[in-house]
Amino acid sequence: MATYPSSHRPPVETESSAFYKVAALLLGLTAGVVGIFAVLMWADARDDASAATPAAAVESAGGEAADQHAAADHNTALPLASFAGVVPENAAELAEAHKPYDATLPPAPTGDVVQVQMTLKDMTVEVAPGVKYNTWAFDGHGAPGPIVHVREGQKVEMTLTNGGAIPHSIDFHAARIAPNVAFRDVAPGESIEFSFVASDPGVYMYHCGTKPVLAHIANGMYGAIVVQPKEGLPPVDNEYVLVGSEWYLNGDGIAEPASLDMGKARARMADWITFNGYANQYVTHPLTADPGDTTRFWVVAAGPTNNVNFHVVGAMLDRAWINSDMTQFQRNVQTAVVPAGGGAVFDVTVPDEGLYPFVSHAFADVDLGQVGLLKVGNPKGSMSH
Ligand SMILES: [Cu+2]
Repeated sequence: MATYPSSHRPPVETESSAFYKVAALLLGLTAGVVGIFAVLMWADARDDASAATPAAAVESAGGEAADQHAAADHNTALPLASFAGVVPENAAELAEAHKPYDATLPPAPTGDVVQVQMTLKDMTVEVAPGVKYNTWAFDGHGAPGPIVHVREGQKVEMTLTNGGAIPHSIDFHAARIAPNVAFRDVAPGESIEFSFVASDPGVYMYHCGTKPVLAHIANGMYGAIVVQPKEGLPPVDNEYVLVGSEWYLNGDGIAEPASLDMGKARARMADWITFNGYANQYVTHPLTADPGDTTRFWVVAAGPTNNVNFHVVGAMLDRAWINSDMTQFQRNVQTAVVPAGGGAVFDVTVPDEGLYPFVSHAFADVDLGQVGLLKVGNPKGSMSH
């Protein structure tokens, strides 16, 4: 029976509504009784299990395997163990000793053709101080792979050699090309060659596109390609490339290297989230600028799943080319989303000496290591020690 807001009279109890109330009460009682039986049966089953014979225990182990299979079918076996923030005691020392990924944008080669050669390699890298991880790495660099820098209009001739144990591939977001041909799988020991004209300026992700892509990206198979606009950009003083990504570990990686926990990757439960592959590396080893400098950040969010919500504390993104749309920029942006699989370019002018953290402003990501410092001038003290 519908009631209407215009009527303030109490609803009239009719015979039929009384009937439904009684019926509902009976149904409720039935449900309660069924529930009690269910609890009793569950208790019975528990008693049986505790009195199990060794033979039954073997059967039960088989059942456990079947359960695990069922869990795998549902993609994620719960509960998932987190190794977030787990580092050895000498972590601070190890962080100091770590050689940071060089974020400096390398110069773009001249000429009409740029040859890029990469050899895939399975290798163990550190993703945080003392935390080792088994990656599938582009060109022996660990993760990210090498920064590729070309000019708009140049032809990129790519040669990929698979020095790993399983098939891999390379997918350039900067390329307009048939992916079934250029981005196809390469068997171990084999190579693939393809070329494309870098016709779209901006900063783009490249990555392995072999299935399951989630696993290949999560294992470190990604990098950035910068395509410098033909007409140029406003001149700046420093240029850095930052690739955001996250790591999903099946162990803490301290005594022995961790590998991918696919369940955690699917559940988006990262252990470490990084710029250029290593947690907090630019906190310990800051990027640098002089007072008054304009610094250009070429930012890619490699994921496999997370965006980078790029923000520089104490500064503005004075020019923000969102989604690598180099035809226009926004001014004075506080935070810009770089979507997973996307890129963006930010110019930041800092007049005063100081330590300016750059972060993904989704602060769970900062907590897991996606933060660095832009050290402007030679400020006294430090936020990192
Ligand atoms: Cu791969």
